[in-house]
Amino acid sequence: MSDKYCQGCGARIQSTKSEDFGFVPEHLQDKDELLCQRCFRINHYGRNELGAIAARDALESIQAGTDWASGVCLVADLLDFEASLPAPLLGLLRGKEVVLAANKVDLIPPTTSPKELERWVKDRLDYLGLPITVALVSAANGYGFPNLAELFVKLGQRILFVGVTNVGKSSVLQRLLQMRIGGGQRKGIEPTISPYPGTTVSVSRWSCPGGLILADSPGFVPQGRISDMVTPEQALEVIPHKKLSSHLYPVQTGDAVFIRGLCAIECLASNGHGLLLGFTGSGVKWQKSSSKQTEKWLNGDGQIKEWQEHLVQIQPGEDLSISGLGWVSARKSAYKLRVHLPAGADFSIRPNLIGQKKN
Ligand SMILES: Nc1nc2c(ncn2[C@@H]2O[C@H](COP(=O)(O)OP(=O)(O)OP(=O)(O)O)[C@@H](O)[C@H]2O)c(=O)[nH]1
Ligand SMILES: [Mg+2]
Repeated sequence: MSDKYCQGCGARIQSTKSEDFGFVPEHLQDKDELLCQRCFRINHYGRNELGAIAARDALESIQAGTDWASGVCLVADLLDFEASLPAPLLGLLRGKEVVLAANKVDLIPPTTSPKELERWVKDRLDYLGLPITVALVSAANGYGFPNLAELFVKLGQRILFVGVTNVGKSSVLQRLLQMRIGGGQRKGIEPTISPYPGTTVSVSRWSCPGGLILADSPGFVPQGRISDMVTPEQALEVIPHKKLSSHLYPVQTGDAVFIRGLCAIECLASNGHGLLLGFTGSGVKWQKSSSKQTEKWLNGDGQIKEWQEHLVQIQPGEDLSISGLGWVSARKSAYKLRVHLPAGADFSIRPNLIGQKKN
């Protein structure tokens, strides 16, 4: 083991195991900044053959990173907001100055204005008892970054980017480096980004000329996200990357909507002709059928072996948000639902994210 680290993912550099984190052949190790073989392959071929870093190792790195940091930029995924704020991760940030970057705003349809979105995020944080300053951002198109950079003033000179896996921590950091935060152009190796959760392996730092140091950290692995219970290929379909897709169904008692092999939502009662709107990544296929078909749809591809049933009531203008999958929004009618989810999957009821809001 050397005392050098991969600038892309933070892994400790080694030259003995080519199929492990941090591999760089010895004859290539004399540069100031190094990029490991795994990061090279992710960047050039989009392949992450080694998979994700272990949850326990990630946690240790985040802990060490927060001890070092003067302030924290907590990155959350607007499309999976509740799953982005797990209590054990928030516990690690206690006593730190925190700014929340609510990322992936580009995936929210333009019919919901940024102002409405910001109100929604602030209301959710109030509801969750989290008094944190917020900036809505998109690392994909640069939205909100000047505002985010201004908020950093209160975080001090050592800023750590923290969040659950795949929310876009490395992408947000990359944008900031590209906009020359802290003065001066930074050439050289940027944080490694990939659509697979668990890309960043350890804390990796970037020193800016003005004394500011930005540090990436591995993603905290939350419990209860469906995207973590399926194969990496299926996770890619479930997690919205380029587009959020929506599916609108008139749903009455006895109807059910399904995502084959991932969830079933049976309507036990509705008060009239209501609608259910499902929001997920565009790779997910929804179907409407009758409650009688539930078994068949759940056991569609046999990946999920154990199911759990939940009785849920939602009012018009509320979402049933399912961690690591998406959400279902009720319109025009209240619904009593029987929801079948993979055992251990988390869900919550919240005011609707998209569309007209109740005042
Ligand atoms: N549409 C969209 N995708 C984004 C945005 N930010 C990040 N992504 C995508 O989200 C995926 C994860 O991004 P990363 O920056 O690697 O996420 P991370 O939080 O560093 O992930 P880990 O290191 O695995 O914890 C990649 O496919 C990014 O391209 C955004 O603002 N909009
Ligand atoms: Mg990362």
